[in-house]
Amino acid sequence: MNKRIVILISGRGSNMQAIVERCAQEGWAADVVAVISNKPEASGLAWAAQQGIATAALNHKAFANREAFDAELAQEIDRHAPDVVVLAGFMRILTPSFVQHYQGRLLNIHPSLLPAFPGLHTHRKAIEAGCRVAGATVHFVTADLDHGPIVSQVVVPVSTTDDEDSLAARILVGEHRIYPQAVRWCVEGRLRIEGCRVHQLDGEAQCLML
Ligand code: NHR
Ligand code: GAR
Repeated sequence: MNKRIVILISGRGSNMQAIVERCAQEGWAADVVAVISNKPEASGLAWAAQQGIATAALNHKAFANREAFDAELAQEIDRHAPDVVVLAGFMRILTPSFVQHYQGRLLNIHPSLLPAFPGLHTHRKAIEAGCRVAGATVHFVTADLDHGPIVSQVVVPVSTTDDEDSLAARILVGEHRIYPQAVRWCVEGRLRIEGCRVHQLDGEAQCLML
């Protein structure tokens, strides 16, 4: 039986697209069974629908509070009986009870070298801090925002002429390399979480330098 992946997005969904494509190309024993957005206008939803993937939009603005939104979101996700849930540019902070429900099978990619620069506007923060390298981090999601166990990281140089957009574009290339790989490890049961550390059981590199 193939493993079942549900992906949550808020926008463009280029990471979602990279995961769907690598899953098909590499013949994972898995399927992306649904893509769900908190923003009805997210362009990634149309792409997913074109691929024949089930889509849903759940507008967070229609809910009284985070608990109510997350309860409905979990119900929508669980209709698809996922083995792994993937945040791919999903922009809503999730409640502790939601995170608990998917513990050990909820992944995120954050566009910084965590634990540096959690939260929003990470590219700007890296440039303002004078960083010479930047990157992205795949981590298991915990209640503590952007602080879950780290699965893999990609490192890219920061050039003196970079602005937020040029740096984001360079990091995004790296995201599309490491995120599908990390999702594959997770669905294939090739990861073991031990406290803060995540071990790749085949000894594959959990760091990529571009
Ligand atoms: N939820 C938990 N509990 N833990 C994490 O590690 C999470 C999470 C939800 C999303 C992605 C994250 C990122 O990679 C993520 C990790 C949104 C915000 C945010 O402040 C922060 C971090 C992340 C995603 N969101 C605002 C909010 O009030 C809304 C911002 C907007 O709509 O543009 O939820 O960086
Ligand atoms: C990506 O760079 C992702 O790392 C980032 O948003 C972009 C989404 O692009 N995520 C966050 O900032 C989470 N707070 P995509 O929709 O094309 O995958």
